[in-house]
Amino acid sequence: MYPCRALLVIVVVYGNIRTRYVAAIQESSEVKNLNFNDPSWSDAWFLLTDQRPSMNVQKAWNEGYNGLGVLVTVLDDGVEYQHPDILPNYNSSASYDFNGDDNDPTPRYSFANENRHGTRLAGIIAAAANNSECSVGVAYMASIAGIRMLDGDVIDEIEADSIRFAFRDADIIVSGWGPDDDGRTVDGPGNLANLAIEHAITEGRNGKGSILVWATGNGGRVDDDCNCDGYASSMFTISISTVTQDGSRAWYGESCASTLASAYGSGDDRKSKIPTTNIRSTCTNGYTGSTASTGIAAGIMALCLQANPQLTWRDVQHLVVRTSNAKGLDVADFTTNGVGRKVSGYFGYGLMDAHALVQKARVWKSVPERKACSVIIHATDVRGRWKVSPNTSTRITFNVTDISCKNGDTLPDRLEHVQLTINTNNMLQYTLLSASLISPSGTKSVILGFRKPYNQYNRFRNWNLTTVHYWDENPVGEWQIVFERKQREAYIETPLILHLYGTSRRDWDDFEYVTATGKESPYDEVMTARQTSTQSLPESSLGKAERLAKYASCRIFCSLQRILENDRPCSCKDLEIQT
Ligand SMILES: [Ca+2]
Ligand SMILES: [Ca+2]
Ligand SMILES: [Ca+2]
Ligand SMILES: [Ca+2]
Repeated sequence: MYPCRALLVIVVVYGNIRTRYVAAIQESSEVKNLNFNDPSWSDAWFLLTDQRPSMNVQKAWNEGYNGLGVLVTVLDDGVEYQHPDILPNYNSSASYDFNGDDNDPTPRYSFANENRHGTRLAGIIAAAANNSECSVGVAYMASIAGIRMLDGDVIDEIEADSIRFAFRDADIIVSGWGPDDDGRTVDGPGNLANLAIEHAITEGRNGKGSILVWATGNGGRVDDDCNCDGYASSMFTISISTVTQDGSRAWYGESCASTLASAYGSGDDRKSKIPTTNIRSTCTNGYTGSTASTGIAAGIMALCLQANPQLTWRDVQHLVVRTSNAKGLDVADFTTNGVGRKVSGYFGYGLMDAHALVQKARVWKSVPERKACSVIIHATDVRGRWKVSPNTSTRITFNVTDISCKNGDTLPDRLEHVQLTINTNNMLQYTLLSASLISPSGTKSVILGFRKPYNQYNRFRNWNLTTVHYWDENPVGEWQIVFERKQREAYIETPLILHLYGTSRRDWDDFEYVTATGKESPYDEVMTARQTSTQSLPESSLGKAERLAKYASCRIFCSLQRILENDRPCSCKDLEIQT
């Protein structure tokens, strides 16, 4: 089902296999559907106002956010820039063809029309609006560029060159490809691509960092785990999963703890697919797979950067965490983390909300400096490893305080990404190993899921398992790592390394934050609930001790509220004991 490089391009000999991921809050909006004349507009269900839950894209458009001034570059099998619905927004100087080594990224045409992926992706992001042509892009005034790099040997050097070329000009770089979605591959960027990604983060957008948006992959049918895909699971990429039209997960969708959020996309044949531009100057209503959702997400991020061009790559992740929403989504694995946010391995923090995102982006000041702490965990076993027996879990418990960090590191007390680096023995059926983390707040995050049995030997070698589920939690306290294994035993080599990234709360105290509406969802819900229950106690029945306790918890509540950037007035004056 998946157009895979190895099958399509028979001349591929040494290139890594990279699969294109194809086929396989909201209150009811008072916004009326815009009256565009584009023929596919009425089929763009994911943008229309009667779709529930809503991504609120039209609401953001109505406030003037349409991507103007933002450049989005697509790394793919080409972009048919002469398509009448792409040409108005096309940026040629930011485009290149690394397969043909020329300036023209037009796809290679063939009888099977297989090189249509990039053109379809480009249209979702930035097809022109109200021009009587085809569809309407999510960021219909954004500039769009194409890098042709998937139609040939996809080697480390080509990936690195493509990312490097893209980040010179692009604000947002979008990729809908990665390691083969066969449920048994563990692969990621090579040395050069890794370096290029790091450069994009540190040098792109004049040091604010390129926004790299990556599809989670289409290996759901074989239980593929996107934490075995080093592109999607990289901290530097925002990986996006799919919500189908009825709010459920897609049959091809992958689950993993590094997925940040979701956007609408195709489901099975009974559900609507995504309308967009197609090669040979045509239009399609049939775009499918996690790439389509990634394109929608990238378009929404273009609206966000238009609302605030000063945002760094970390600001954008903070904003996506805060504004995406679990409400109305149908999946079993949503849990509430230690700061009260709902998060899922499949949907991340939920469906993106364009309107909430631009609102919050507009008033957001950059987050404080990033702190990193690596905690090294040694096995006490004389053989220097942990044994994981079939069908029983191996639990490793350890404490994190600020002296746990290796030399020179500073422990963040407000987390962003958390990674666990693992090494294992070479084992048969290495796909039958799972790993979870449990934070001091009790949040459990599956960082490696069981995949399908596969009768080959392999090992995890310095592999990073990433989770975003602990965002804003405090890491101080007891952590647990739980390994499970099916069929036969496995050995986890010592040491395990837990990497904790984030910020220091005290740096946030000076952080001038202005809220747009005074609302900071989802903290608001949690905090309001707490406040209400406190206030419901009859004041007169309180003895001195109770009053003291209440005063103390009120002080904590107010300081928490300050930390959580809520500028709502908070006073404990009424509870002060008069002496
Ligand atoms: Ca060319
Ligand atoms: Ca159009
Ligand atoms: Ca995959
Ligand atoms: Ca990622």
